[in-house]
Amino acid sequence: MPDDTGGRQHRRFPTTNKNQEDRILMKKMMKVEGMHCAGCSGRLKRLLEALPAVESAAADHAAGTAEVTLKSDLSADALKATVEKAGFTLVSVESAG
Ligand SMILES: [Cu+2]
Repeated sequence: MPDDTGGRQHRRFPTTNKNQEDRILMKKMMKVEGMHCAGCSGRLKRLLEALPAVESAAADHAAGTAEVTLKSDLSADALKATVEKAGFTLVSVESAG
């Protein structure tokens, strides 16, 4: 099984001592198969937000997408495992700003 679903470009912005309070946030967009209702997307959102690296998460069952904002790095494998734990299939992950 390939361990890279394509979301590996990590952007690191330079930090300065003055701006240590500025957190580096990264967004990742996922395509997710298997969500059918708001209960599904809500379950995925909760599981994603339970990950320590995740600042916030959103899931849209109608569009079949989910998005996470990260406060620290998170691998595509960890996202995949979380989506599967929620009962869905992770189709793709890409960095989104
Ligand atoms: Cu559902």
